[in-house]
Amino acid sequence: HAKAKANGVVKGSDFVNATTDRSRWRLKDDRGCQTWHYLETDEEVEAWPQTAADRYFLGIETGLPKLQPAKTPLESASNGLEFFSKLQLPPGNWACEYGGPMFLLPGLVITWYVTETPIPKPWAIEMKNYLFARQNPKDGGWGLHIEGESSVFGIAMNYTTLRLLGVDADDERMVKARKRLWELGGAVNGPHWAKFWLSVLGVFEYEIVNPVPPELWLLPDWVPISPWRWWIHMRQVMLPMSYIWSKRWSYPLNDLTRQLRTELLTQPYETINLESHRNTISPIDNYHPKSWVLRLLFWLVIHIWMPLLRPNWMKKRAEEWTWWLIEAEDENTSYSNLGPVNGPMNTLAAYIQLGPDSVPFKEHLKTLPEFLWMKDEGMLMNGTNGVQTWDTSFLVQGVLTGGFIEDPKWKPMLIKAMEFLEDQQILEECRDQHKCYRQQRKGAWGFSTRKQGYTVSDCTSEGFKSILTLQKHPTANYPQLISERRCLDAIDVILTMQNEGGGCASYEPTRGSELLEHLNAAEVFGRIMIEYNYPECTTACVTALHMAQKYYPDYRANEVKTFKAAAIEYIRRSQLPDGSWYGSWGICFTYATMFAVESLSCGGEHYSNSERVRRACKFLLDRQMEDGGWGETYKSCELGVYDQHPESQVVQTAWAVIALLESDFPDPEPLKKALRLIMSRQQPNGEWKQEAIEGVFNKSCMISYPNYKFIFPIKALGMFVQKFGNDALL
Ligand code: LAN
Repeated sequence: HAKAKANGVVKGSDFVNATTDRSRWRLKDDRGCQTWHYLETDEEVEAWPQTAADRYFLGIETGLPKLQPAKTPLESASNGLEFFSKLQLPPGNWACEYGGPMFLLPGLVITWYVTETPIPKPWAIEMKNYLFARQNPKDGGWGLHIEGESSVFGIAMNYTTLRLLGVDADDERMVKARKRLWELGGAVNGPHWAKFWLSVLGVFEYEIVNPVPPELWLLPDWVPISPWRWWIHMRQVMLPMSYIWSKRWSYPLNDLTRQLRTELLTQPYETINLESHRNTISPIDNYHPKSWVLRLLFWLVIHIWMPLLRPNWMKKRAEEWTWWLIEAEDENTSYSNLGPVNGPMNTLAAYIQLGPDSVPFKEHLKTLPEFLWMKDEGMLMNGTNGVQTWDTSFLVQGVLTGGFIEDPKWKPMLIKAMEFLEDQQILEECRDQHKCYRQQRKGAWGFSTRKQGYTVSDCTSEGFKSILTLQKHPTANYPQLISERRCLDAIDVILTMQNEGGGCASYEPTRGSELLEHLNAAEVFGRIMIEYNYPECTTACVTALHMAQKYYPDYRANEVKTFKAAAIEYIRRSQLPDGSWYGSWGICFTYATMFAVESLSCGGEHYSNSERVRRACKFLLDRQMEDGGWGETYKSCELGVYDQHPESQVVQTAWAVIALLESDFPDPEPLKKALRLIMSRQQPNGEWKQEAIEGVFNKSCMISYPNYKFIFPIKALGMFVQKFGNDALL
């Protein structure tokens, strides 16, 4: 364990039982760059007091007061806002844990380990605590995400992470995890990403990793499989992965990794034919089995291309070009990178290419902590470097219906939110935009921060709408922080996002054929190779353009009109026979249906005049539970069929209420029943407690949106009052 010591980690029984003093953690938010700090000395603690928000995130009693119990929907919304407003951070944004995926922290810890970067002790302790807290109590394993079944990917990666952090193999919990891993056949049955990371670490050798040839990046743009056509998250992960794979970079074997070879495998390492395991995978991990096309391609690359055809100059050119693209991504995101998978990989690429003393490598090390989040269970890695812009925009729009925008009490909070959104709008294109295959971004908003700098269709739309909601408010007199030109720039960006069929995707319009799904090598995710149309993203664009028509009626009027009409047509077409829509970013049919009916409402379709809307309402009403609520599980996303949760969920109940109100559903009774449920779940201090996970990506991986339990109930309560009045419900 010499290495573990060098990494600054205590080990053995001290370490496994260690925990940190929660009263010493602080969240710093510098223009949306969020980092957690552990204050070692009493002087520091004195100088930097813990806030209610810090305490809330850390699971410490916030001390926020009990409020007058709510009888009416507006009182309930106001109590909710009273609590939620205390979580606003100094730059004006909201933040939260953004966990769920269980495959992110391992990439970071492996990267730190192989680059011999010391891990601050409080972090190592709390990462260990988080992983143990999230260990499946039944079988001792981990899954793809926090609610998922234990899988080889989950266990092999998180077990390894715990060992690198300093946990002993004979710890009871590790023994249990190992047992489950062995039952599943050991790490040779892991998916591609597990085999890749374990080869980087030196536990495996690259013979077990299916090829990731960087030469793909040399294909001309017209080729239908060129990487620039892939969904951005896939191509930006494949980019550094192909560079590292081509270099065959591996950490030298040491005692710990030698031990891992015995712990992660069911037979002696030397007796394993690594190559024969390139395609082995446990059924639990195999959400999207590899196609025969892909297997054939892999075979050709390994047996023909690599040994016989690959000229050295081409390998060199491919490595140079991928490195150029990696560097461009680093510069264009100020080292934030697109996300938590390519972030650590780009870090390692910089280490390999330029060495440990290089500026880029050091900049990466400074930036990576922005992915980390500290909570009561310990420290985890977020799915992005935060939810800043997204949640803040939603909150602004969520408080409109309750009349809170006019209320002077909330004005300072909303002005702060607006200042934040102003600061986060992207104002310039990136370096070498076209060479890097980047979407237009001047005028856009991203999901997290301007620094990260990626246009997202719906984040731009929600940002735009929230700014106009405040700036154009007829009576409330908000400052005009964003100029007309910048609003028009946002419209320009939205207008670039439409696909041929009228729908909109996430980061870019779709660039490749669905046939590319045959090259999906990740195994654990579905529908990841290209951009698809999403009712959620499409609706955000429709509603933004609807507003654009109101406030900027002359600006690119024809294009706006055509875009909107085609988008609504796409929404109509994508309704399922049962009246619902399939959701890709929230769970699931409830989420997408809420968006879709809003699009239809922008097109003038409501309950009274549209069979389609009535069908959507019927879909929802048929699923209202005895207690008035709605509850859908994440299985809906995986299976594509509505899956009923045994318990109703505040967030989904709010989504269903919003959908019914947006549809102009005439009968208040089911809505009252639903709101009573939402109100009955509210705590005396105004908060709602966390229930089941809310979000999803790539069909199979769930992700938390903890602020939704505030934003959507507040919006639903306010909307109800607008239509049916504020009579007492409790
Ligand atoms: C997100 C988070 C936000 C989300 C919405 C804005 C909600 C959505 O409407 C559009 C897509 C987007 C931006 C989105 C895309 C995929 C992300 C970035 C994530 C779900 C958060 C984490 C996920 C990312 C792919 C995680 C890393 C995993 C890989 C497979 C690379």
